[in-house]
Amino acid sequence: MDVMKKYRDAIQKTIQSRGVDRNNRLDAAIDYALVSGGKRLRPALMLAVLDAYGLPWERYVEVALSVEFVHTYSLVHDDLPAMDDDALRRGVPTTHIAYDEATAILAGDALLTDAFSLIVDASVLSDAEKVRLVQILSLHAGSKGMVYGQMLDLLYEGKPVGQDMLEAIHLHKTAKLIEAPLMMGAVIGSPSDVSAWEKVGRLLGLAFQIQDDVLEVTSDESTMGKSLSDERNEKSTYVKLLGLDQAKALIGDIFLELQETIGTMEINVHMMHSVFDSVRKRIN
Ligand code: GRG
Repeated sequence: MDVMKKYRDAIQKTIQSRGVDRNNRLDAAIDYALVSGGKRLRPALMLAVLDAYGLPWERYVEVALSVEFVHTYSLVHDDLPAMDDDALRRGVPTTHIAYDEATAILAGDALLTDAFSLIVDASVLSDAEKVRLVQILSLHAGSKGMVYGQMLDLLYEGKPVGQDMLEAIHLHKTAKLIEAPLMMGAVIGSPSDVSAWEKVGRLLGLAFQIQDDVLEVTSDESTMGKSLSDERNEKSTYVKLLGLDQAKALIGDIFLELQETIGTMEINVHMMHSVFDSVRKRIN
């Protein structure tokens, strides 16, 4: 069984039980972006870390949702005409197509802002934990993190990019928001392990992005549920840089390094291996 399913299901249930005012256009657009498909990878990773430390992960689903809010905002904004200009996301029309551009911008703004309320309002967290989680999530999402990666990504569209720059783009654009939930789980589970989880997130984020580059050429829009627009947007990818076979080999190397990295940690290592396997096997 997919070890991530129980976390994904809990996250989906919490998303669906949020009160939505259908007469409120902003609320409806936020719900539209959130509720549709989506692997829920990032919040599931936070719950998996808690579980790996033997903590009652079910109590932290709302906290983990904060990362899904930030991720969903980034997808809504990334799809806008000023960015990748995509029409399909999570198997449905992108938010600016289903609503309009201004509403999509505001829905993204609201998701980003509300993410931090989810942390601050969580009674399961101590005040010190809240501060640390807000610090990690904001640092990883903001001008030194994912948004910086998006800026680099746009600046290098159509330009030749070497492996160092490609890695810098993806370490920021993708890996930062995969590091964050792992580190957030560690803040609660074992604060002295936070930097070890940062390394795990860096590796997992990179592997995830290379996989995404591979799937961009080996899969199709209906399987992926999103527009595949790297070619149109002249994006640099690992497949273009290394070729398909070497890109796949690099993914394998990174997963081996991941297993080694968690091997010495005092966690349920077996369970985390299953988590990595489920990420590795993703087809969507
Ligand atoms: C607009 C500030 C801003 C940032 C955008 C997330 C992002 C940064 C861009 C999306 C485009 C892209 C290919 C990003 C790389 C990370 C990635 C593969 C995102 C898609 O994540 P999944 O596959 O999506 O986990 P689901 O829909 O399953 O949640």
